Amino acid sequence: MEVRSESRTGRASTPQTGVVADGMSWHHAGSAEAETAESLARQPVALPRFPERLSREAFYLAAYPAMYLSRRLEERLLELFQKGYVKGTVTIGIGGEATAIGASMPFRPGRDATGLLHRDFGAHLALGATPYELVCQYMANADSPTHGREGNVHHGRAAERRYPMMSHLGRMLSVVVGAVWSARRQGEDVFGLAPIGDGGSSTGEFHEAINLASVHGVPVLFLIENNGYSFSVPVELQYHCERLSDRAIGYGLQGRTVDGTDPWEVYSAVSQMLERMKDNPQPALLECRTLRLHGHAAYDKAEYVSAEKRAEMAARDPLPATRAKLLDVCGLDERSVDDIERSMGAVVEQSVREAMQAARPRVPAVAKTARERADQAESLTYADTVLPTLPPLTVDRAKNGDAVRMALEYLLEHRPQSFLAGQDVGPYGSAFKTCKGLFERFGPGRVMDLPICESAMVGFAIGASQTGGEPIVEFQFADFATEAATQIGLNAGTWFFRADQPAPVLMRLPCGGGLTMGMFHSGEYEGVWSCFPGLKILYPVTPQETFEALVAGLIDRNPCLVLEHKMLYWGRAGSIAFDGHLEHLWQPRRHAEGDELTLIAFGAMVGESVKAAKEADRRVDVWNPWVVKPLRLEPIRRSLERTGRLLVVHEASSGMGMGERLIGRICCEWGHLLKTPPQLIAAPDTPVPFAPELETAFRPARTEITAAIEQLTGGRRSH
Ligand SMILES: Cc1ncc(C[n+]2csc(CCOP(=O)(O)OP(=O)(O)O)c2C)c(N)n1
Ligand SMILES: [Mg+2]
Repeated sequence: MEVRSESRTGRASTPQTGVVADGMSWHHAGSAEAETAESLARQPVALPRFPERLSREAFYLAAYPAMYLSRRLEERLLELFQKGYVKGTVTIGIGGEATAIGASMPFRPGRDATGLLHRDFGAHLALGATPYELVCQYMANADSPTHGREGNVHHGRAAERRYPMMSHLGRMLSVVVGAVWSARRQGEDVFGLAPIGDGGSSTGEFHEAINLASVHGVPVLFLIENNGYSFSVPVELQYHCERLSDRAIGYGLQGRTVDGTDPWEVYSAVSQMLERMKDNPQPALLECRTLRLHGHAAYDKAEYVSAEKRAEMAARDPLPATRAKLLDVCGLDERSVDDIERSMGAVVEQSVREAMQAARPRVPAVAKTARERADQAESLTYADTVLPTLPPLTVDRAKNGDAVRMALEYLLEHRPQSFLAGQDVGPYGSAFKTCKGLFERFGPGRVMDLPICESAMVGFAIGASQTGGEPIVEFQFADFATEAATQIGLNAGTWFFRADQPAPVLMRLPCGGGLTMGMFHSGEYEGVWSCFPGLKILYPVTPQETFEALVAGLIDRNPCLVLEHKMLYWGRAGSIAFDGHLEHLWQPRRHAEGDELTLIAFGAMVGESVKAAKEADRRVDVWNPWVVKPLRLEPIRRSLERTGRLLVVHEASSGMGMGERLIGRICCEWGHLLKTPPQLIAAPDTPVPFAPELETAFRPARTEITAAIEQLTGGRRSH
């Protein structure tokens, strides 16, 4: 282990006194300084929580040490940044401590859910992060909550319901809403704290999340930390209303604006709002007019802030003002306050010292082959799933659409934490009628119609998955999932990698063309989604495969997309025989057997390919990969060993589909097995056109597949 020591540049000397946590705050004890600072560096700040409400005196005594610690720790981190020990973008909460700590203090760590943002350093401290772990996070070492995998300011502890932020502003709000909703559904008395900046309040997801929380009565406190700037952009260019809390009325909520530099005012407002929420579970909107006394981040000198404005802001600095309260309101003398500050300084130094000696993150061995690279990526990005044995189910005849309904019914029945959410999935039974009767049987708590908010819907599902929920979300059309690209690809997909806790969310995407629905209702996007690490994707074709995909997708501990081809919903019927075992499911499915050609097809092209092989009268091994991500190609390799020829067929365009990647991977790994160059039949790289004749010309035709089969297997044969 590398042990580093910092070359010091005039920092305060070793502190003279120690500190202890006494159940209310950390304060001076005047003994055994080194040992106490050592233990406090690794202890969360102990504070009284809701419903306990502190008197003004007790509040300042509790809040000031935390505010001071936050300030000094951040100053120290800036120094470490300048010396090169801290990398990345260090955004600084200095000036915002009164809001960060005043607002978070009443919340109960480990119980209430939050998604703290880049400016909420003090709130991390107040909600359970230890000073040591924060320094580790900024130094990106092995002991950091993200194990050095994600940027300094993007962190938390998912297991303690302090969900690590993703960078994209606005996206954590719905995660908090979902976490609170799901925990309360299980009878837990839980609130949410969802902070956002003045800049972040302009995002679409801000609206989606508050609206969703309001419609479903989820008691989340939306905290707007209005510090006057979004990076360099002043609030005049961010919004045009007088107070951001005025927006509350549009959601039917209570809204309030307070002075965010006064921690007592913030604390009192939050405590009152929580009391109201306790009796009447509804979200609330609190705007705190706070400060940012530095540039946006370490590199920003904030030249866009005038000298006059700087002076005005410095005069409102909450730290000296709160310090003065210890003297005026609490009756402490200067020496006692100095002692508190010295004690906090000792904790800062101890935390830095220990973090300097912490191990660097373990770097995985360099993978040498495509196979090794794929295996390594899987082990890093996917959570393991312990597979249960489920009740068996047999159905003689069902169409694909029936199989969807039966799988959902089966899951809702046997997995009590599961719930279905989407647009029109309630009494209407979903746009394609695949959810018919579920609302009547399971009720609005398990089958939920949501407002149109695809992005917040996925954020909500991610949050629900963190508090024990097993969400199934339906996109009305696969095309609308692009609305949630950030939440699916970047939030859900990266969650396990950076949060140390899986985000099992099942997403259903009715996809594909052939129904004359135009370019925004006909897309297949499996190749697009497969680009995002951490996602799993299943694409079933038969009723049996469909049933299995939905069950396997829900049980799996990772975010999983199931593609359902719309044209297959109400086509051919088949039987379903599910034996309750899941081990053998994650494999490609063979639809026809042969030794002349290996043909991999997707969705509706599987059936077309089987028919084309018959028409060509060739022995074609036709496969549906079923698992689009992570690809399971071993059975395909065995097939190629026999055939030596490869054809891939999908109705997605070459850009949206998997073919090029699939062929590339096969060529890299098993190119030596191929006797002829592989071929791809895909739709042209254009949007899906509307008119029937245009769409027919766009989608691969069976004759095209037949011709390719013939060509790959040695030309036309005369009979
Ligand atoms: C969706 C999105 N766009 C842009 C950014 C880049 N960015 C990071 S912080 C920031 C300013 C945010 O301002 P505000 O919400 O007021 O929070 P503050 O930094 O002032 O605390 C910007 C533009 C981002 N993180 N997310
Ligand atoms: Mg701001």
